[in-house]
Amino acid sequence: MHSAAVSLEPMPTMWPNLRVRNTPFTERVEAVGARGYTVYNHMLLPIAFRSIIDDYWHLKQHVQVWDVSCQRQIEIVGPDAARLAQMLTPRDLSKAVPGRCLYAPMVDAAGGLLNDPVILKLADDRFWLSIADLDVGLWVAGLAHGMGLNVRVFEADVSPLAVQGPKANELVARVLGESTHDIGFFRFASVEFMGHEFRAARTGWSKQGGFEIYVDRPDLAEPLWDALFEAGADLDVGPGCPNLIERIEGGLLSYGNDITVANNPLECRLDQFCHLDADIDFIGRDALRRIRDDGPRRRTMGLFLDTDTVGPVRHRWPVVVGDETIGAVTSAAWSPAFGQGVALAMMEWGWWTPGAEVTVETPDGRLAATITDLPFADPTT
Ligand code: THG
Repeated sequence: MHSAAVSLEPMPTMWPNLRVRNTPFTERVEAVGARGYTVYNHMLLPIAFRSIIDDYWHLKQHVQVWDVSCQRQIEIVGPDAARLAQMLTPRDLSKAVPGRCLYAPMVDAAGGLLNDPVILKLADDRFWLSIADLDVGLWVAGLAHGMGLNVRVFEADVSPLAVQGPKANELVARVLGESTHDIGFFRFASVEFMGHEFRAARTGWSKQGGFEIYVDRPDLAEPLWDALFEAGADLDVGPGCPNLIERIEGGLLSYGNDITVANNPLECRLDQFCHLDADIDFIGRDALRRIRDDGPRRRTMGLFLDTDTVGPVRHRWPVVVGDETIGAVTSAAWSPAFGQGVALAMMEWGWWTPGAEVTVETPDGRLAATITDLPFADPTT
């Protein structure tokens, strides 16, 4: 009935070449029938396997293996690594110990968001920035050069493989050992697979729980993929990828969609990751303090859309009341759990009130919409 909710063929086929990089898992991903791709950090990222809706239910009930190699690792290593890492983010890294993962907004001198990586502290002098879709390694290397720092900055050959869903704990323990049960949220530890030590973190771009395995041996990528599928047959393991519906419902922001350099972390509700009064040195502190003191002018909110089909967002959809534009939809999907559309929108000051009724101008016509807080409350649990 709702199969038209999201077309998987909104565009002509994309022609592959060397600028659109394969991953060490691409042959496996194609063999199990990826329905389409997007490009992220110049690399293939699948968008669905059965359909976005079928994948959504499967993710919430079983366990999926995701090729998220496109979450590239920018490595910073050397005597000045900790100083440089801190310059990049308003999040206080000073108390983080090796083995920590930290979700960390990166901003420029005006407070504009350059990225929102997960930072892995590998050692006191070694970090990985697990970056979102912008070439921010250039910014990091440029700063290191301009500041005359004693560090090396480069993209490491590391391809994360995520295992997500309610049965992820069981599957990962079967393949990587019982010690994985002890890895805390946003921590990583060494695990052994085929004689190699991999880092496995309790992170991932879903709210269903699970792990990300940092595959730094491309030759072991397919054996690891195969081992997960063999060990998980009775768990109904399936291929998956970051799910548009699930991540909107969970309020997970997508760089390039919900966040750009025109946004600051306070209006994107990343204030809990901004330690503006900490005794640390980072780029953009004065700008962010000024924004905090003036009060943000916009705010990321959720919207329910009164519709039973939602197409892809290929430009920002205006949110209006009467003649006035009061916000913009940045991501949207049809939610089978709510039986209506769900969206993320950047709303102007004064239009943040949950329950307020507004109109969204989509390419397929005007939709009635209601503002709601994030994350969307899950009606199925
Ligand atoms: N994992 C890894 N790298 C990544 C992502 C990831 N790089 C790209 C992209 N995703 C970066 N963006 C995010 C956004 C949200 C989260 C992680 C990465 C996230 N947020 C949790 C939340 O909002 O509920 C909690 C954050 C916290 O409490 O610290 O997980 O997914 N390796």
